[in-house]
Amino acid sequence: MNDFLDLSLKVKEAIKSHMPIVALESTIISHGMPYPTNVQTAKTLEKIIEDNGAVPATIAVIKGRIKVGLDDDELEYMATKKGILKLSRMDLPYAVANGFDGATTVAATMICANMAGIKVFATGGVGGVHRGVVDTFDISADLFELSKTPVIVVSAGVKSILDIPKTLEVLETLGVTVVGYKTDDFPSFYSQKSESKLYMRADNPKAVAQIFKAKLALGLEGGMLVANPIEKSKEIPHEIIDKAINIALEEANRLGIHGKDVTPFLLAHIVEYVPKALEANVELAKSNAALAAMISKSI
Ligand code: PSU
Ligand code: MN
Repeated sequence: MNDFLDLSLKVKEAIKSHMPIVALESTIISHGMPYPTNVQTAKTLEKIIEDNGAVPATIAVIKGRIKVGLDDDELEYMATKKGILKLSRMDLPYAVANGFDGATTVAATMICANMAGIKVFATGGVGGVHRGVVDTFDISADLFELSKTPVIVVSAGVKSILDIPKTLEVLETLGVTVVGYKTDDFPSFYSQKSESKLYMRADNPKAVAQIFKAKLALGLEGGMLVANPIEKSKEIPHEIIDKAINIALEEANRLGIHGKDVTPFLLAHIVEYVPKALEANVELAKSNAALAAMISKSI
């Protein structure tokens, strides 16, 4: 525990009574989805985790305090307030020291979850190696966090705004255990598959938990990435999403968007071109929340 950490009452009680807890990130709320879908989704994900027998803990930095567990007013604040920073590992001390508001990415959420002793975290997609990395060096800090911090991240893979094969190569180099949930294919967020295969799979929540427990028992640092594909009926056809991604990438290039602004820019533009993409994003996040809750009960 540190001086900057505030656990909600619900989370404190859950820790005290050894209840399973699932962390949720806030970048998806502040920078990943438009209002009011963002706050509705945040509440729905919390409800799904509760319905599956675990306690939800959405994580954000509000006025320099690391909040683990947000109430409805705080969720609304993160969904509507202008000028909320996007916090990855590098930004956390800056936001905390200055009393700023910030939404936590996958990397920062893993760090804060771990501070609170939370082992499982549900999100939509993680960051990765960007297309054009050879020129930009743009590789998400999420990948490095997965190699450092002992939290299971349940995702629907990564969006094909990224270079998926290179993302998997970096995860391999960093020694991150990437497990397909009931699949041998690495999912590409809007689709059940990508062109990349996985080496490891688990077919139930307990099997996921066992791999993580073995990792801890072996003294291996770092977390684990669970790739849980979107439901077949919710998939968005490749032709449609690829076109939108290419337009968004061209637009980002043209406007010289770089650094941490790239991912939110691309996400917003894809949804602008393919409104159904937002619905798919909500659905896969719901499925990840349910799976994360089930895994948390086996930890
Ligand atoms: N990918 C998505 N939706 C998201 C993000 C990524 O499909 O909301 C967010 C997550 O918070 C992730 C972050 O951790 O973007 C990665 O940002 P960057 O590429 O700047 O590391
Ligand atoms: Mn980046």
